[in-house]
Amino acid sequence: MRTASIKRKTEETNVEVELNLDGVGTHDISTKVKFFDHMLATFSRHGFFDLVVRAEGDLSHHIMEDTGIVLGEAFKKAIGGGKVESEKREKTMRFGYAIIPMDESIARCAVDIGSIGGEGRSYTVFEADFGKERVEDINTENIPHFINSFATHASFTIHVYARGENEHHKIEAIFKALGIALDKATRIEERK
Ligand SMILES: [Mn+2]
Repeated sequence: MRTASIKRKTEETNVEVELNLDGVGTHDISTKVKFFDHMLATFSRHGFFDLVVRAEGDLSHHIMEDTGIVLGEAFKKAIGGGKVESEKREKTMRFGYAIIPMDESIARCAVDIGSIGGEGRSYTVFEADFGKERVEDINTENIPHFINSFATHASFTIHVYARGENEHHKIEAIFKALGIALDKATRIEERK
């Protein structure tokens, strides 16, 4: 099983993540930010990642940023760390993508999880215009911030492009697309 369990405590937040890449999509998420909980549950379900996230902190911005950091570290560890010689990492598909609609919204996501050896290379492209600063209990600017934190600490390249009218739908489509793209990219390919 490709799993990781990571804890991180700072003056601002206390975050714990347990991840199983070879799961079925079960999840137990509690970040004190309801819409973020909904998005992480969606990510787990559609990516078939078993995921436990426990986070608390002073501000929702810090909670989302630091959860991105710990989730990124968990992915990096679960797929075989940054080691060039890691056999399991080298056998992952590496690339994955998804184009996912939700009603009037659509999100495209493409990922590269294996920039040779995974030695700290990462890149984030996020193109989605939000018409509102708030959706449910989060600031929309925290979505690209979370994804960039995640990509940086996982050493992944992540591209996200989304459009739509309803911000809830647009963001939910992004998290579904990210989960599905990462599910494909983390699959073991025995031909490698
Ligand atoms: Mn929803």
